[in-house]
Amino acid sequence: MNFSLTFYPVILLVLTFVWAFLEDVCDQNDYECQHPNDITVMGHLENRKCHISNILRRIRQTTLLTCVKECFITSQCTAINYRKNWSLCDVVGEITDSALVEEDGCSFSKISTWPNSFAGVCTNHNCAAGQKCVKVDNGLYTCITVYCDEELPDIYDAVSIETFGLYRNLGAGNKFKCNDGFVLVGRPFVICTDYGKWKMLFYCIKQALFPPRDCDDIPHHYGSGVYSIYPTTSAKFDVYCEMDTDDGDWTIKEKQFSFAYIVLPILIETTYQIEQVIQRRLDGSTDFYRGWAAYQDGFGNLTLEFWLGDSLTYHTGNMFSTHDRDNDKAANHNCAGIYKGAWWYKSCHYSNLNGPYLPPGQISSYANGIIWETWKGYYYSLKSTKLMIKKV
Ligand SMILES: [Ca+2]
Repeated sequence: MNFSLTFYPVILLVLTFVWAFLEDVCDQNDYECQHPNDITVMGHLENRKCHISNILRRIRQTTLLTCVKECFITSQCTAINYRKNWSLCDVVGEITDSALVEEDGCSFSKISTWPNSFAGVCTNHNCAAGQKCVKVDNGLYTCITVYCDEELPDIYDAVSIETFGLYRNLGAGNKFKCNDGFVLVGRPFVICTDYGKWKMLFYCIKQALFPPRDCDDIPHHYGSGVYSIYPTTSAKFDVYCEMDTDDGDWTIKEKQFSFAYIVLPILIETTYQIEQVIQRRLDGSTDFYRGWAAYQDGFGNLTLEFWLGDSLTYHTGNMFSTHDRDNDKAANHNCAGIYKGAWWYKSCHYSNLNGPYLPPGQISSYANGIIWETWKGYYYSLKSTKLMIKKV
């Protein structure tokens, strides 16, 4: 009865040998060469066909079989493209007839024609869209994010220059170029960020409007976000442009001013006049008590919380001060140090929007929170602020 114990290892050795032999003859990525009879048994390939849209993932330097496996373990995958000469695998989501086109060197295959044993422990996984299933110890699996769930955002006035079309890999960028008559500002990519959301790194602007001096010059259809502007010919800034008009209580002001953006205090005083002073503080997650260099460069996550300047009547004409650069008019004090902020202090302030983020509401200390004196007085620290300015 010990027969089977010795017999099976022999069979395994033979199989291993045959496999290795074919690998020697055929290119290691060439499954069809290695397994001339297998391919029709295991899955159905439609040669010279490729599905050119809805590519969830693109995997380079991979074999056909790995491509099939990656499809099985990737949520929403229904088919693959495989380009043998490029060793390039597309994991394809929903299929549409119109997107299946002729392409030399490409093979298309519906995943339903393959045995799902390829997926191993990941067979019947329930990973969410944007994820793939990964085997872990003890016969279990886990899900990790591998592509952007959403389709690419609308890209205006530009065309893709990706050789094989757009894809959604996490961390990868799709390359574009602007149409004739437009100039590209930024880097020519739309990237799938590591948290699975798209981010545009560029926009296209009409030649006549380049370089854009402010948010007004930037095409509105791109929506609110961070953009590069050139307030002077030599200065470039990344700023937050507010393109939307519905923002709760600020609707009227938003309409009145249309756009808001961050500029440096020095710049504000020379180039712009500030019409409305509300600067963006949301939740205290950003430290605003910083030195001169930080304020000169700007800081913070532009889309979450950032600082802006102001020119209240009282503060007009005063220089910007930080704790390490006292430009205020108080001869015996350092206003920035006393009120823990950075501002156009005189001696000292009626507003202190870069002051420390305190629990919103009444405060016991004098004037050292986020203060807007003419609205709430010196013993009230604001919850959130947002500064909006416009060109005059
Ligand atoms: Ca002083």
